[in-house]
Amino acid sequence: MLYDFFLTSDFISGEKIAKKLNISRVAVHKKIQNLRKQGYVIEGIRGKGYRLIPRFDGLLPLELKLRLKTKIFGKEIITLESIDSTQILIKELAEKGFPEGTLVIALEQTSGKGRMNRKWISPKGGLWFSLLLRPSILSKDIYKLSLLFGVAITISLEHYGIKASLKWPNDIIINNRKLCGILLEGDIELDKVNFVTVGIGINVNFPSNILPNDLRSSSISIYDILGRNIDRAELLCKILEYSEKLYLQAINEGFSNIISLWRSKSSIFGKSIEVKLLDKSIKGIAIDIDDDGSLILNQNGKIIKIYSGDVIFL
Ligand code: BTX
Repeated sequence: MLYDFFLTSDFISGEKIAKKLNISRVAVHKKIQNLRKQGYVIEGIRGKGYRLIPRFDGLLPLELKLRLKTKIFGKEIITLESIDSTQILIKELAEKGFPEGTLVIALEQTSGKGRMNRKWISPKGGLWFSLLLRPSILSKDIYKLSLLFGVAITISLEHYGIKASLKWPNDIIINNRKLCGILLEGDIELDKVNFVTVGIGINVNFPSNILPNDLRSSSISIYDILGRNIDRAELLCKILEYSEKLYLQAINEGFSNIISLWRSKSSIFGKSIEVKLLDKSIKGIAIDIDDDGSLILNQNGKIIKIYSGDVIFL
C-alpha cells in the first residue's frame, strides 16, 4: 500500500516506491497526485524523494497516524467531510469486524446523537469522533468507561491552559456551560460485551453563538475561551493517547485510579443538585461517586445511589 510509505517522516524515493509496488515511476507520480487531491501535503524533492507533512489542524488519516503515539486507538482511521452521525458508521464497522481502536472522524455531522435520543449539534470546526472498543469487561463496567474518557479529555484540555470540570455522568463543563459530550453505547449479549462505541463531541474552533439559540447560554467552545483556533489533530492525539493509557490500566488493574481521578476533576460534590431521571427527578446534595461509578446523593439525610440521569445545579 502506498499509504505505508508515509507512516514515517523520512523521505522515500519514487524509485523505491515504484520497485516495492512493482509499478512505473509515472504511476507513482499519479498516485502521489491522488493523495494530494485528497488534501495531503506531500513534499517532493529531487534526489531525496517524497514525504508527508501533516498540516496544522489536519485530520486526514495519514496525518493523524504520523503524529499519534498509541498502540490500539486509531489503528484504523476514517475521516469524512460530512456524515449523519459517526456513531452510526462506527456501529456498522463494528458489526463488520473492524478491530478495536477503529476511529471515525467527521468534519460535520448532520444528525449527531446525544444520549437518550437527544440531538448533538455538530457544525464544521468541532471535533466529532467515534472510537470502537472491544473490552473484556463485564457489562456493568461499561458505564465506568465514560468516566475514563471524561478524565482523559479534561487532562488533555489542561495542555491548553483550559480548566474544565466533570459533571456526572459525562459532561465536561466550564462555568456550568457544556464544552463536550460523551455518548457510550454497548452491544451486549447475556452480560458479554461484544463491543462498545464511544462517541465524543467537543466544541472547538467555532464561537458557541453559532449554535441554535436555545443552546447559546448552556454551551461553550474552546474558541470562546482562547479567542483563537487550535490544532484539533493535536488535541485528538492527546485525548487518544491519555485515554488509551487509562484504558489499558483499567483493563489490567481495574478502574480505581480512574474513579479517583474523576473525583479530583469534578465540580459536583457538596453542591445542591437535581437529578432528572426518565420518569421523575430527585433533589439532594451530591456527596461522591461510588466505586461502581454511580452518584451518591444525600436526599434530606437519606443516602441514595443513582445510576443514570441528568444533573442540574440548583
Ligand atoms: P447529552 O444527551 O448529554 O447532551 C445532548 C444535549 O446537549 C442536547 O439535548 C442539547 O441540549 C445539548 N447540546 C447539543 N449539541 C450541543 C453542543 N454542540 N454543545 C453543547 N451542548 C449541546 C452528550 O449527550 C453526548 C454527545 C455525543 C456527541 C458525539 S459527536 C461524535 C459522536 N457521534 C454522534 O452522533 N454523537 C457522538
